[in-house]
Amino acid sequence: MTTKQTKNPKVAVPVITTEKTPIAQALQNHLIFSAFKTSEASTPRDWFVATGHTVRDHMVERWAKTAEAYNAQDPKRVYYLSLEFLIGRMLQNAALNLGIEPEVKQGLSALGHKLEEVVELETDAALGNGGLGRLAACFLDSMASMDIPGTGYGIRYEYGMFRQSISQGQQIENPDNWLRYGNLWEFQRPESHYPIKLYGRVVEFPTPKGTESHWVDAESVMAIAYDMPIPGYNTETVNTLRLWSAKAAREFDLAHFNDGNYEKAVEERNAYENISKVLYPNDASVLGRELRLKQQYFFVSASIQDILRRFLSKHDDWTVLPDKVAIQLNDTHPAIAVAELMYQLVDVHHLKWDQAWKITGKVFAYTNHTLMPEALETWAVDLFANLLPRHLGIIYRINHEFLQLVNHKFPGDTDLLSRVSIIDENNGRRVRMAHLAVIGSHTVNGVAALHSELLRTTLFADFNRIFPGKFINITNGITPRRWLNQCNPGLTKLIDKVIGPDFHRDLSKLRGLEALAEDADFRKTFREIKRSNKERLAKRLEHLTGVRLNPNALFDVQIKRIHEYKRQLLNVLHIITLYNRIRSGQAKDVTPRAVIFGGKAAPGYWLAKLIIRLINDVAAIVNEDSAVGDKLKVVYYPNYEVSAAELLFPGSDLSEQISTAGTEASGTGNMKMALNGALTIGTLDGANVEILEEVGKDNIFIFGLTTEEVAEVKANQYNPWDYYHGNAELKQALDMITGGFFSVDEPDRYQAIGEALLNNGDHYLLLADYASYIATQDEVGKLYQNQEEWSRKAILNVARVGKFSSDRTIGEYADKIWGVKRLDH
Ligand code: 26Q
Repeated sequence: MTTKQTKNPKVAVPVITTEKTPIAQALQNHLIFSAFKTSEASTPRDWFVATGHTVRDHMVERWAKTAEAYNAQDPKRVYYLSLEFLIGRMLQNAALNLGIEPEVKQGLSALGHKLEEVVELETDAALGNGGLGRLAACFLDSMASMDIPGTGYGIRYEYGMFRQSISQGQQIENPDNWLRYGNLWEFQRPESHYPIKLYGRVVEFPTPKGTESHWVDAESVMAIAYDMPIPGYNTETVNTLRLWSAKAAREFDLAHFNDGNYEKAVEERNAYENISKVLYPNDASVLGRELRLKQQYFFVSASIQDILRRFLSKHDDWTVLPDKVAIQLNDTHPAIAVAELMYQLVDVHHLKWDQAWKITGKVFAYTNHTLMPEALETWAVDLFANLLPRHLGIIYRINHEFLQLVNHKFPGDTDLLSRVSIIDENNGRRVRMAHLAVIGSHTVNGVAALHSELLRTTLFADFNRIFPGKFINITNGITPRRWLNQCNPGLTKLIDKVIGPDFHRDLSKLRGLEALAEDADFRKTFREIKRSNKERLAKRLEHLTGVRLNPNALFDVQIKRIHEYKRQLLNVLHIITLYNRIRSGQAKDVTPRAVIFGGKAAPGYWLAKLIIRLINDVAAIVNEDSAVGDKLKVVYYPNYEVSAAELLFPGSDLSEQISTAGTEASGTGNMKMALNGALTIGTLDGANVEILEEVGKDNIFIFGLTTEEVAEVKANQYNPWDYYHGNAELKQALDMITGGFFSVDEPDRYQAIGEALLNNGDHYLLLADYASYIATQDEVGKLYQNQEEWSRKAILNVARVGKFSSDRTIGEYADKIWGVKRLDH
């Protein structure tokens, strides 16, 4: 450390020099000035703080320069509006993207610490549920890495996705107090704050130019900005994720305060600040809670005000807005933005309605992430009218003019009008957010080819007739920085060595690996890397659950949210089938398997929680059975989150992507698995279809009914009992579940599962797909015994999934939807 002598010769004051200090020096300085510790008194967490600050310092200058460049060049910018950004940990990703990971590693090691251990001390930023939120995070990484002027807007939840623990086999939810020890990566921007109005009423004023609407008597809450830097990989660009936090507009209601009613005064303040308190943990069914609509409007209004302020600092001609601003709606959650932009333009900035509507329609685009009817957002008109009276009026007018247009195009089709109306009149008057999003956007996209086709032909078939050409596909992707480089350094180094570093910037270059699949030495090295990733995973699993896995076993992994349509139960049926074969001596040379599950159930999704419990009950029986030994093990990885995913994907052999065809919009875990050298067992659903196209049918295990066949089976009065009676192994497995074999202390525990599968119509056709799944799993087991062939196929998977880089995805959004260009600096 540099020191400066003072007059008192005993006191040496450490100084931070402004010269470029080597990283070890910076780490030591930060231990003192940021963690405020001497190295003798330091804890591991202090080293995390010192390392975080050291890496952060390398971003400041680039961050400021990026902002300056955007300001000077005034390019068209894209704003990604999302209620969720599932970022995970930042430290290693930032070091990697900034290109200083080796130096940080060295610096720490010179001081007696390991980067791998230091990064483990960071709490995940879990501001999302699953796929949709993680996609937003991958997109931020790709936009920054491609020098695209992109900003994320969302909510700074004080509590993110709940933390899951498993107690006696059951999911327990614990609060995720992720900000407890501070957040190194955020910067409060008190100067960026906006008032957000709620409630109140609308009064109409006649003026010479027509009626003006005024939103009056509204309550007000403040949105305060917190910025997080998003460093691009191998570029100077550092973009911004701006998250809004709610703050009461006034400290207390002074009237209550002066009356001595302190509690009441604080209560009101809390009610406002609750808006950004917690992420809603349900990812597939929507409940019409007022607080959720408040969250949506709160962050949308703050973001639109911020976007318009930035625009107005450079322009005074509103018609230019669509040349400078593209806003992407991540599902319908921020769809109220369509009405908010109209409100801002018409009521606040006094544009004429028609002009404002023309502009609005050129600014927005909407991404749909689901076809599931229970996940389509609608709001009761009464609730809406109470919270956002002016916006409901705006929506009525948008709807009125839209229905006129439809009636003009398709005269007299009143059924059509009622089907496409923003207001659903059949279920007690509700606002359909997807319709608002479609009508207010110039482009709507699905997230995989099959999904987009289903949008055009089913959910949005009417709209596709009304607005031909509006509906397009952009297949999802994942960032290779986190999902290869960072999580699988062994494989990354190997690829670097054999094909050079070009794939880091263009993942399609992985095709260069294809030829090496035929090289026995390469296959051996590839297997050694997989093996060491499996050992690392097994070690963690043993630490977390006490279950010891044999790394020679086939690691068969299903990690994703727990949902009936994703069919974790089908996987369980396979496990029980294997178990029965082993017990009855029919599986002498069966391939040893370790089946690993991970994922959270929405706290109110009772059946999903029961599925978790069943998996753990089955695990308890199977793992303890001495007749089974290493042949079959079942484990539940508790609290599946981004940092856990980084360990699980590289350690997987088999990727379970087994949703009923037509239900999973895309899936992105399927891509992460293949990129890390797992083979897929999957249905022709979501992006699996495109993975099949890329890797070839010999390198993937496809089973089950197709989307068309699913529709056909359902149309022909599907009867699950026929399958039950027609397949002895299936019957036996189901009988064991419902008969209490896995819940001896409570034999009826799994009745509801029997009900869902047999008496309630088996909505997701598990029984119809069972035989095909089992037969395909048998093939998987057989292939695994031929390690040369298995690794040949695994290598071909890695080589051929370059398409699924989110850089490719973002390139398509930039060209086909946003019309934004890469910035040069
Ligand atoms: C809506 C209203 C109220 C409360 C919660 C919600 C809500 C929150 C999150 C509804 C849905 C979600 C998340 C959906 C999601 O993650 N969808 C997934 O998106 C991925 C990225 O496109 C796809 O790969 C997956 O197939 C899709 O399931």
